[in-house]
This record gives sequence, structure tokens and C-alpha cells, in this order.
Amino acid sequence: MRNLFFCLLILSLFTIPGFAQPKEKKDVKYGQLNELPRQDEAMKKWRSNRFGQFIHWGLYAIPGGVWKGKTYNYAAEFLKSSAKIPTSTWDSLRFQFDLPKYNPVEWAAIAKNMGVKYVTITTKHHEGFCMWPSQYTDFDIENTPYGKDLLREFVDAYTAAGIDVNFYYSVLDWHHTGWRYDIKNEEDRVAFESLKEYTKNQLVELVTRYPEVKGLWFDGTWDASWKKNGQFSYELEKLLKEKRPGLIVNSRMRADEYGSRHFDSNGVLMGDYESGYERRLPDAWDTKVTTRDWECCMTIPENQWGYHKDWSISHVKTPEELIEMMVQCTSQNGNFLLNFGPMGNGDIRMEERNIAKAIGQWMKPNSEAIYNCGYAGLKKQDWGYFTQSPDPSKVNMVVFSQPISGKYRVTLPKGKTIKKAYLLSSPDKNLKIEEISPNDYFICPEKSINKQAYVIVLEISSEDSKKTFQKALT
Ligand code: H76
Repeated sequence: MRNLFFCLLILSLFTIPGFAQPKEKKDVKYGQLNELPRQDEAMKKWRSNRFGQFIHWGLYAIPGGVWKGKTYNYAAEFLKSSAKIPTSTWDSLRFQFDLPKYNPVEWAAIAKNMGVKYVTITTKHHEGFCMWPSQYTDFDIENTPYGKDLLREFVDAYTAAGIDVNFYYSVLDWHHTGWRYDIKNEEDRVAFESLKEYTKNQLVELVTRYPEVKGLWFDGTWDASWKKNGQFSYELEKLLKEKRPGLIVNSRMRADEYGSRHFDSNGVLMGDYESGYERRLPDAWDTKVTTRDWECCMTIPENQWGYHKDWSISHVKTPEELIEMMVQCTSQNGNFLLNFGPMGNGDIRMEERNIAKAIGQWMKPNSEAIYNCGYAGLKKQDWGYFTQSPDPSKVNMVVFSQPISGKYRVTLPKGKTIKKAYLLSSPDKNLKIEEISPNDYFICPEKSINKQAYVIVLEISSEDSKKTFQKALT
């Protein structure tokens, strides 16, 4: 009787809406375009890069968060909105964009020295100013004292340095009269059509003028107006990929026809990688993210993308914090995109130069644990992060927190054993390995005196695993 009662209880739960019911699959027409994860060469390259530089540069770099003597603490690229500056006033900043210090060859050298393999630069942010000479607007670099195509110079310099170039593009546009936050009536619809047309023209222009571009990073796509245009963004992604085979697009570009963003109404990722991790990381033990491509974009201060004159208003991340974030991303199959906000005169601020240098100094001896690396499929431990080397028999341990005991725990899946362990910096010297129980180990470096994160390499074998297991049984 009691059993019957429980059976009925369980059965009844399935009939309560929203409880334990398999979600009904929606018919999504304008969702994902291609099978994921993409396995073509362009995507493999993107995935192997792991570390990139984000660049936010536009007219907002001129006031740098300060307007009429008042400092606005909110993100400098939002100053027009924070200080309620009329569009015509803001737009006339372009007459001050003369960039005497702009030296893209030097920028590229700084980036290369830091160890990035790709860069993503703002071609147009929310202010609507275009960093390339666009045939579809006068609000562009051509109509500034600088006058030249700074984007072409940028693409050339970074490409020559061996760094893949990507373009950030904001659909949200405070300058374009067709932009709407929502579409509420016929007038809005007509206006927004002109913005759509403009967006399409400019993106085709960008991928045509700069065929080197590897990917497009869409932003300002959260408003109702864009979300109501799922079919348009689907067709736009398709068109751009036809124009530029191999083009890589972030998930933020898209909403499906039901307005579901990043992931469609059935939970399928749109675009080629997830780009929702902005100024935050997934939990370090989250293994779900390892099943897809993703990228985390990060600021150095708390929330400044464009140049802000006063960095004392928030915590400024140290190179060590940033390196740890990058390593965590790699350990979970993600890329790390670190933002720089060049100044209104074209220079790069000293704080950013110093951070780039410090990260570069760490990268030089340790980057083998980053490039081409990913999720190792091992249980995360408190001392840091595992990264899987492209050599399947090698796993890196990137140590950030040295245990007081001096012993580093490693748990392997059944059937695998550690053959040897050594510091990446001295591969000829084996570290002591203590087997606790089958598949469970302590790695014991002689001394843990490192002041910086460092890498221990594990050579893993699956052949002699049986022997070890047998030995343990007897
Ligand atoms: C909010 C917001 C925007 N998205 C970031 C990537 C920056 O561009 C910021 O301005």
C-alpha cells in the first residue's frame, strides 16, 4: 500500500508543469548555422591561441572618463551616457583625434612580447565612431585630423607580428538615427531597417577591406530591437561566412527567432564560441564549459574598457591575478582576452605597458602550458590548474598555491599512471612521486620556494597502469 502511494506520488509529480518534465523541443529555424565544436583549421587555430589582447579605442579615449572637470567612475566608454552629453557635442570629439603617438608597430611589439596570439580591436563602439574610412558614414577616421586608415595600419602591424586580428563591432549605435532600443511602432520599424542595412553594409565592407580578419566580435546586441531580428542576424552571419570562409563569430551576435540569446531556445550554442564570460570566469571546477569553445574577456581595472585617466577608483588587477585567470581559462578549454584601452593621443599607458611586460616575462618560460593546451580531464586540486598538453602523454600542473605540506595531490582516472614528474624549467631532474593508492599520488618537489606560478610536467602512461592496479590488488 505504502509502495503504491509512493508510486502514485512520483507519477503525479511528472504531471505538474515544470517539474521533471522533459522540456519540449522547439522548432528553431534561426539558431545554429554549423555543427559545433567547429573542427576546421581556422577554428583549431583560434582554439590553440588561448591568449588574446582586446583593444577598446575610440573617441572616448580623449576625455578618458572626465567631463568638465568632473570624473565619472563608470566605464569610460560610457561617458557620453553617464555625463548625459548631447550627441552633437560628443561627436565633435572627432576634431581632436589627431593621434601623434599612434605607433601600431610598437603596439604589436608590446602585444607579441606579452605572448598573445590574437587581438580583437573595436572598429565601432556604442558611440558609433568608425575607426576605418567607411563609405557608409562621415563619422569616421577619415574625418579627423589623423585622417588616415588607422585600422589598415593596425592590421598590417599585428599581422606582421604573427598575431591574428579580429574586429569588435557594436550593433548598438548612439550616433545612427535608425538605432532603437525597442521597436514599438511602424516608425521604429522603418528606422531600425536603416540601421540593419547600415550594419550589414559595414560588416561586408570590413571583411572585404580587411581580408586578413579572422573573426567578428559582436556587442551591443542585448536590446529588444536586435532580439526581435533573429532571422536577420542568422542571415547576416551566413552572408559574412560566405564572404569570408573560416570567419569566426561570437555567440553574442545572435538571438534566435524567439529572442533567446547566445544559446537558442533548445539550449544549442549559436555563433562559434560562447562569449558571455565578461569580467567573470566560470567556476574553476565547472566541467560543463569544457564541452564547448568559449572565451572570457577581462578588464585590468574593475570595469574600464576604454581609457580612463584615473585608475585609482577601483582595484587594478596584478599580473599574477591575470595570469591565473588565463591559466584557469586554458584548463577549462577557454580563451582569455585581456583588455587594453589606449590613450586619446595614441599612446599606451605606463600601467598597461608594465603589466604586458610582466605577463610576457611569465609567458616566456611557461607558455608551453598555455598554447595548444586545454582541459586535462582531471579532478581540480587546490594548488592550481591542470592543462592538457597537445602531447597526449603529458599533463601540466600550473601551481599557484603551494601546499604547506610541500606535497601536491594528483588523482588520475583508472587505468592511468604517472611515469615521471619534473619541473618545466628543469626537465632532466625527476621529482619524487609518492603513490598513495592506485591513481592517487603526491608529487613532492624538493623545495617549494617559487615566488611565481610555475609548471610541473607529468608524464602519464596508460600501458603500465594495469600492472600498478594488479600490484595494489595483491
Ligand atoms: C557593457 C558593455 C560593453 N561590453 C564590453 C565588452 C565593453 O565593450 C563594454 O563597453
